[in-house]
Amino acid sequence: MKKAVITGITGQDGSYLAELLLSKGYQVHGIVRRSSSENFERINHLTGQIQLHQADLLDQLSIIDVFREIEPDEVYNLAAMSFVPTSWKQPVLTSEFTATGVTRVLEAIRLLNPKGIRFYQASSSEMFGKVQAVPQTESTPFYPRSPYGVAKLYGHWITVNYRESYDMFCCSGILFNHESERRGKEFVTRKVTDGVARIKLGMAKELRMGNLEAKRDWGHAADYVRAMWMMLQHHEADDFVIATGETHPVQELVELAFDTVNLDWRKYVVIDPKLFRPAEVDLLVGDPAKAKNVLGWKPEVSFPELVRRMVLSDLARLQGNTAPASQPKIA
Ligand code: NDP
Ligand code: GDR
Repeated sequence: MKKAVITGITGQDGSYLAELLLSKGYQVHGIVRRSSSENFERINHLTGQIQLHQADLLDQLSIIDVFREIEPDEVYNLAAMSFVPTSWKQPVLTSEFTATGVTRVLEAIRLLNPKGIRFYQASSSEMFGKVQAVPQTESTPFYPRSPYGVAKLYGHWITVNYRESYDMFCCSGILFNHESERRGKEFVTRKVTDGVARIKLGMAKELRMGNLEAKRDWGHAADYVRAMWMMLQHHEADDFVIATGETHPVQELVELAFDTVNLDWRKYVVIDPKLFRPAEVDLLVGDPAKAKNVLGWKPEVSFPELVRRMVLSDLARLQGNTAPASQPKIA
């Protein structure tokens, strides 16, 4: 039985990846950081199937200890401070988690079993930032536009560097935006679908938004975690763009979400200048040809289907139609 460690298992991607690996027969271990109140909402349904261990990306020895105990075959490094606006408010913390945190995970692998552990790094289309070519591929030059993007770029290059320096099996997945019913509510898709559901149910009167003109390439997280796993099964470690190849403005997301509940978005959306970013990423659209040709990966959920599913899920949740679950325990 293969053993995998997921950092960031409590996050959106961590929960979908844990489900995927369990379905493939893996023993799944997750790293969680210490908190005064447990935040296991996305993994409660996996109680009894996954094992949780306390460690922190800020603490080198805690990572080494967990890896020594588990002796994993694969490590998926998904933990990060992942919300772009916060990275301007907490730039130093962002670089500690999102940039040098990657080095700490790589160092633990190098120390314990550099040839025996396969490593996945959660890189981001935010590294393209002020885009230098359309669509973006693995060879498009990077130009990050936020402290988050800069930190992710460090994480990307240190992953490439450990592959080249130590011949370690290190992959960097350059993933474009991917969303789901489990997306954090501060990100634009979930903010919109949750807001629309609240308006429909009479629980809110307006939806305050920032820049509606920014364009993103949005897919579903379940499709994207499959790409992570496929990268680590390939015979050669490499970097891959994972995207749908389609781009849509934020306004289209808003329109589709309001359409799902038969409301006119113009009556409810208020533009709030405070929600604009100091530097914006205007246009992202990825070219997933390499992942398609080399790994055989392709996305299955379309953009309209993604938005529809998220709105319907938020409506059901707000109406109380979701089952409570038990809590997984930390080892
Ligand atoms: P989330 O924000 O949902 O999850 C982030 C996870 O990281 C949480 O489990 C969080 O734990 C954990 N974490 C944060 N800091 C630490 C720390 N110091 N030590 C241990 N764990 C920590 O992100 P997503 O699931 O959406 O994304 C997963 C990864 O992929 C992230 O690295 C993100 O930057 C990257 N990415 C995401 C994309 C997307 O569109 N979703 C696209 C490209 C890249 P806690 O619950 O305790 O806060
Ligand atoms: P992003 O995602 O910054 O692309 O990073 P987010 O959903 O936060 O923003 C997407 C775009 O929407 C515009 N926008 C708003 N955004 C938010 N959050 N709230 C608003 O009210 C709002 N109004 C307009 C933003 O300006 C932006 O252009 C996500 C994260 O998951 C990263 O961790 C990941 O690396 C990248 O995707 C790929």
